[in-house]
Amino acid sequence: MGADIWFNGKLVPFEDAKIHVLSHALHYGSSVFEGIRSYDTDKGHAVFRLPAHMRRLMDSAKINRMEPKYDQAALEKAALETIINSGLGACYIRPVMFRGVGGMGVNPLNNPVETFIAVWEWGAYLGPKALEEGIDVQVASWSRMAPNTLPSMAKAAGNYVNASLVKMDAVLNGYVEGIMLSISGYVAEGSGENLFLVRDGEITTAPASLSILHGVTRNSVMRLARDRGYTVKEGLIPREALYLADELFFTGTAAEITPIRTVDKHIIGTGQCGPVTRELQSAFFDIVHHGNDPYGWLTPVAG
Ligand code: PPE
Repeated sequence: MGADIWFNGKLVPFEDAKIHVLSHALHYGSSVFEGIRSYDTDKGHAVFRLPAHMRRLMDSAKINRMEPKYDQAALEKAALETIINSGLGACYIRPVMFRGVGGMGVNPLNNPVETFIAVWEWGAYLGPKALEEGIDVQVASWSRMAPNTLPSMAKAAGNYVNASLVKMDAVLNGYVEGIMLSISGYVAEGSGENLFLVRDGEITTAPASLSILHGVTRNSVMRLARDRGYTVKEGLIPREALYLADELFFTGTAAEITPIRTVDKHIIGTGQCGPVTRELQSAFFDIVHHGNDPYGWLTPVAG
């Protein structure tokens, strides 16, 4: 069985962390969540950008009119407590706020907000060789949701109906992941990752206004790249620019920095992890694996 789960303020055994079938979230997708990684660095266990993730959880709750039962500081503390209690080294942390049992019907305002934090071991998200060799992806036939339909700045369960459609198509077609285009046809992001393009040494990623999730890893990689002298632009990327890229890579908590070696069977650059991607990977891994943390992005897991 898995590690104990922090559920509404206390740790409960894995098998006891149950919810009712009439929970609003199950019927109407009314939950918001985070994905965070804790690393077993050379300098001890540490969580990557814990406050940034918990702040985004608070933002996601606000967008969805959920009144959090615990503030950001309390959730950060609870996450650390859950990790320590689990005895796990490197792990993935999944805090969730969801609408529980109240009345039925779309209106969630009378359904209490429940909160839990689960932790588990999660290895390479996009396959064992993905970080080294890169992955094969397709452009998705489903678009990313249009602005002013589902709020993409919220990491909300409902948004992942769209993402799951993209992911299932990709896997069933023999690819690892799908890249969603915006409703206007520009490159948005993967089903669970942001995307970066490198051409002639310049780095471009979709603008925050293009219905993407504002990734914590995206933000971190932009900083790492700029601090290494790269020009990083937030700009509109036409689909065909993917095919002409020297390098493409995904970023995400689960995916970390994963190179993309083909898109729609077009070979990207040399078809191998390129030098810019490699440089950013090593800058990132120097923080999360070696514990060298010039930005103060690591929160130590004491205990
Ligand atoms: N876009 C989407 C749609 C997304 O789900 C993620 C994270 C990102 C971008 C990158 O965001 P960040 O993790 O803050 O850099 N996806 C999470 C969930 C994956 C899952 O299958 O569940 C993750 O990486 O944890």
